[in-house]
Formats: sequence, C-alpha cells, structure tokens
Amino acid sequence: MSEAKYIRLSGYQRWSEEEMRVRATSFLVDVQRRRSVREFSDRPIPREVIEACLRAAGTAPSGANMQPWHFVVVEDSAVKREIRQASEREERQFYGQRASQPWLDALVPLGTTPDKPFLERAPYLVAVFIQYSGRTAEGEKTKHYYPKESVGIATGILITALHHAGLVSLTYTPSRMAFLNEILDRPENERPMMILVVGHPAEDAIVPEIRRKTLDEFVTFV
Ligand code: IYR
Repeated sequence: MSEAKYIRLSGYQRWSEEEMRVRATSFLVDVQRRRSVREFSDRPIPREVIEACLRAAGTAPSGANMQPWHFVVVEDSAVKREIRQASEREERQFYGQRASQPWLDALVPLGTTPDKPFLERAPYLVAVFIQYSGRTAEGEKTKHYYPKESVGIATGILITALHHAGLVSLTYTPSRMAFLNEILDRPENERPMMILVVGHPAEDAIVPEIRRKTLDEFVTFV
C-alpha cells in the first residue's frame, strides 16, 4: 500500500462576494434553459466538442478516486440501428406488458412511446457504463466504492458541459439494457446506466410543458 502524497491546491480561484453572486446567478440562468429533448437534428457535431465534454465528466469526484465510469461514444450508423432495434424491442414489452399502470400514468405527461427514432437520427449516442470493480496497475481485481453515485455525478457534469457547449441531450434508459454490453462489447464488470443521446435539436422541436419545483419545495435550511 503506497502512502498519501500531497501537492499544493493550485487551481482554486477566489472571487469576491459580489463576483460570486453574479457568477452563481448567471450560471443558474444558463442552466435553467436546459431541457431534455427527444427530437433531434442529424446535424453533425465536431468530435473535439464531445471529447472536451467527456473530459469535463472525467473530473467528477468518485469513491476512493476509482473513477468507475466508461463512456462508449457511438457514431456508427449500423451500431445506432442495432441499439434502436434492441431498445424498441424492450420498450414494446415495457409499454405492452411489463410497466405497471402507475408507471404508465406517470409517463403520460412526457408523451413517450416505444418508438425511438432519435437513436438513429442524433449524431452521438453516449452509452454510460458503471464499473462495479476494476483492476490495479498490477492487474489485481479491486472493488469500486459508491460506483452508482460516482457515475451519476460524472453524467451530471457531462449533461451540463454539453448544454454549456450549445448542445441538447436526452437521458434515455431503455427499460432493460443488458443488450448494450453485447452490442458495445463491454466486459462483465460493467453495467450500462443509460444512453445519453446528444445533438442539436430538430428545427421545430417541441418539449413537454413541465414545472420545476421551487427552492422551498426541495431545500431545507436548518
Ligand atoms: N424507457 C421508457 C419509459 C420511460 C421511463 C422513464 I422513468 C422516463 O422518464 C421516460 C420513459 C421510454 O423511454 O420510453
């Protein structure tokens, strides 16, 4: 077991209280514009933009710094088609048999159906995998701590980075997604968490009218 080694905290930026207020509110105003989008344009996106957003995701904090994430960026049309076909097969079963009535009722305001054309139309599908275990530099199997939380945080940063870059995304969770390991050839220690569909919105894209909770509905100060 190697010892802890420390370096100076060099990246920290100190702002005045006024600068903090301005920065916090301008970030809020920008992030409030974010919406999940299901209608995509097929307009391409430069690879470097996605790479920069993925690098941002890779800065996420993680349990024991294990960085237990893997992102598969799908650009290939044939692979997208396979993912769409497998997803729609699962969704037809979900909407037709597996979903409970309360679940179906909860989805009504979103207007979702088993059809997932965005899986072929959007320029990128980012499949997010959680690594439940890893390997040390010596090849020993190691446990990962809080892997779901860690990958959730990384994915949140990715979504925010994509929005900041002027893109839209959809957190898509096929109702069963084990097929992603097969199609994308990922090992057994990894489990898919979601597909992040990434692109520009369609020209005439519409989104469901939803309401966000107000601060006092979701925050308590003690
Ligand atoms: N996976 C299905 C159902 C679905 C589930 C939830 I939770 C959503 O927020 C939206 C949809 C589908 O994508 O249609």
